[in-house]
Amino acid sequence: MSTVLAIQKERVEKRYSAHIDPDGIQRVNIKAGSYYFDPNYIVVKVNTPVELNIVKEGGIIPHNFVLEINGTHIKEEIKKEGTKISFTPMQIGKFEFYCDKKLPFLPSHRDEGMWGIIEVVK
Ligand SMILES: [Cu+2]
Repeated sequence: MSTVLAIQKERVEKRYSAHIDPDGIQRVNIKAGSYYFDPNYIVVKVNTPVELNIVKEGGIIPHNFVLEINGTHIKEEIKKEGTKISFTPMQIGKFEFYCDKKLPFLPSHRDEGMWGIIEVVK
């Protein structure tokens, strides 16, 4: 067994289904901390704009948000005051997002549980 597997923590799914605001945007607030995203399973509608507002929970450990969707690689630092990420999902499916931070000799934040799924539905 690898060290990384041995220290992986049990991860609780926190699901959120986005609703569409009157202006047609699906807004989702996400908390990011060591080492989680909350919610970590987000359901959105296809062909409808999505705006994620990701806020960093206390602490000095830096985190980021990585997502590959629509053939585009999104990678943004998460700021304390919030980081907004906008895109319009164009195909249904499940897309993983995660934090790719990692210190030498330590497991990555992703391996510590800092990842989630965006499920795009019809
Ligand atoms: Cu992180």
